[in-house]
Amino acid sequence: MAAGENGCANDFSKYEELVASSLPAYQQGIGSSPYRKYEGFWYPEHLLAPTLMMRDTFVARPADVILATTPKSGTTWLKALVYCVVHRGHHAPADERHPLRASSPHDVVPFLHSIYEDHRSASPGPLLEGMPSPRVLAVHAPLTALPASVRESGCRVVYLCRDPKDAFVSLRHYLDEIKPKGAAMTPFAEAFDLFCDGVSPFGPVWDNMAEYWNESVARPEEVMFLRYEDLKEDTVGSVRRLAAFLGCPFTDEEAERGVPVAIVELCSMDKMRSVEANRDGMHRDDYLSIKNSAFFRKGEVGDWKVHITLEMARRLDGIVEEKLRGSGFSLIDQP
Ligand code: PPS
Repeated sequence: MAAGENGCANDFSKYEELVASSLPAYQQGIGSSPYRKYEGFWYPEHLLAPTLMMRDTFVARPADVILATTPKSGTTWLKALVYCVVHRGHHAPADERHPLRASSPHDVVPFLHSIYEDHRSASPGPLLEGMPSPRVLAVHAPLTALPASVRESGCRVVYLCRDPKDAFVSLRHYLDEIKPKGAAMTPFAEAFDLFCDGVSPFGPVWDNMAEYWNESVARPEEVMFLRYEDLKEDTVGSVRRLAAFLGCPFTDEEAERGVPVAIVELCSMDKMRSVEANRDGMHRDDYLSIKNSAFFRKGEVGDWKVHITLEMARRLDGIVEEKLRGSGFSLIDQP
């Protein structure tokens, strides 16, 4: 299915028809809304058509930075950090008028699937083409659902994943928080079973991770693979590595002035949470109502211990280990 560059206004319905007509569905996924399976991955139903249209029409530029994550892996944090790194030339982190002191990270680094969803009745082309380079854009899509131009352009891709146990717990809290009024959540144990069966947004998580991991091994100059746990352990070091990977390493003079540390502080959980837009603002308020505050909960490694049993943890670890065997990377925070 081909469409115009960045998509035309009336293309969206073709993708909606495809989604509605032929794909396996779960009426209630691990939260309260339906999922569809497409080419081996499960999508929240409302995000599949926009993702497919993005895959077929988005034209990446060599200077683009694409942030790819499985949901609840620290996307919001990564968006903030990368935005600060890339734009530090005209927005110093200490600047009182820095955009992240007034806006959500999701506003300064939009999801591509959200742009396509929001422009279902008008072409997303002008918006995307009008964005100055370097564009920093985010996806949850698996690598195989990225537009071919991402690879062909040689643009940078930063992938962030997280221990699936913590990601599952975070996701359940989030889905509970954003569920439509009166909607019932899939019971916790059932939702965990679904997650273990791979039925999670843009999952199975292990397949989403494995695709990007393999790509980062094959194209290390263009695809960087990060873990939330490593970002937590050494945030300043990770930010330095990010800057180098993105082709804008910190100079000695910047390091002396404490720029990397200032970026980490600006993007810290406490700082982000205190920003009015993140405290009181809305991420979206249409048929879904999502507060910006829903993206900031605890931000801890190992919070799963409070919410799932050791037996459940071992089960999920076993599945992930088995699925990733031989891939050369490890995610497991052993119980
Ligand atoms: S989403 O919906 O996919 O964009 O959500 P995502 O941002 O990936 O995940 C939300 C979790 O990330 C935590 N978070 C942070 N951790 C550390 N530092 C900062 N600044 C930060 N901002 C958000 C957030 O609290 C969610 O994790 P949990 O475990 O639920 O606290």
